[in-house]
Amino acid sequence: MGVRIGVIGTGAIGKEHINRITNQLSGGEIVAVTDVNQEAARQVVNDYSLHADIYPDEASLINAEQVDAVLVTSWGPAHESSVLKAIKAKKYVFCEKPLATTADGCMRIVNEEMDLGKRFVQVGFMRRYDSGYIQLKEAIDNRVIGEPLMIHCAHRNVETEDHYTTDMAITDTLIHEIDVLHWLINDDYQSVQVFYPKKTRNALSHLKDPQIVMLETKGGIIITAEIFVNCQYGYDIQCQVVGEEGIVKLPEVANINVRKQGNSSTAILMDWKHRFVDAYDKELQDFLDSIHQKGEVSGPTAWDGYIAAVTADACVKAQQTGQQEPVRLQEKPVFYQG
Ligand code: NAI
Ligand code: ISE
Repeated sequence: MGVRIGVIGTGAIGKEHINRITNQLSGGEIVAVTDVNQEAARQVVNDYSLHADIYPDEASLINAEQVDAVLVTSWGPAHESSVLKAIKAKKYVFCEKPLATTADGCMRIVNEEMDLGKRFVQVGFMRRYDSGYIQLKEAIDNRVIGEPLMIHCAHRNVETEDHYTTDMAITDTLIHEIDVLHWLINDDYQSVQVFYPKKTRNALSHLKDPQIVMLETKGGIIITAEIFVNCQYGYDIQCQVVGEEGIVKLPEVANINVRKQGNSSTAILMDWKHRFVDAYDKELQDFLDSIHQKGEVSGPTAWDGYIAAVTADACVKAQQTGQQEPVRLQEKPVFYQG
């Protein structure tokens, strides 16, 4: 029998994950859904022809006997409560980023999971499953470019909605770089600083866009990360690691090249939904396979969620002070090592 999954939050990424679990992946089945907007939950059951019950709230879904695992795809501030309730009920959890909106919230989850003595929580940091980032990591680990010295990266979106605020450039957007980069170079962040270049006229008045975040690691690597969320031209993720003997660069998205009427062109993606499709598939398949094979999960951990939250807090503080701000992580528990 497949892992019986209950979904909390049937919005954009909730639907994407429901679709992949139902139609592409193996070993999982959506049996329950809930959303504060009950109509959205009903709609998704209908649209994807799910054999799933609609629950009035997260608690009743989590505690339902038919639910083995919970997919948390609601808004960020709601995640902590769902994750804590789920692991207390000994249900596996796949939680979209952020694990919790505060470092203390992530720590509460970490402590609860450690008390239970096994890994219940996987955080949706899907870039670790992307073949481009995996190739970069292999090259770095195999010393292909010698010692890494610097990383330059960019996270660009076409445009933002009205509710998108300056701090969301960190907590919603840069958070993916925060997670994937320390994993890539096996290093920890030491300090962060934020710079504001000339503002684009395409951003709303309340939003500072673009931004440059500079992160320094304990090993002395300097990272420059550009976040430009109203860049107009496409959804573009760039990463280049500069080492002592050479550089490694994230591959461009494979798209056909068209030569026509005196032009040579390759389309650029316009939406985040299409960029990491394979990685989303792989992270969720890993979640299902790990539950089947090991009885615990194995992807990005609650501790990774904590690292991201502490680093994001330091970046948000740096946005406000303009100063270099320290990243102060607690010592990694043995439970999350290895
Ligand atoms: P959305 O706004 O499209 O959907 C969220 C849904 O959750 C809505 O239907 C809302 O009614 C529901 N909801 C909110 N609070 C709830 C609660 N307490 N209980 C039940 N339902 C609740 O948002 P979207 O874009 O799907 O994002 C959801 C989460 O996924 C966010 O945390 C976001 O950061 C993350 N995300 C991750 C991505 C990735 O690449 N890994 C991409 C997009 C979003
Ligand atoms: C969105 O919330 C995501 O998580 C996407 O992966 C990211 O690239 C985008 O910038 C965010 O808004």
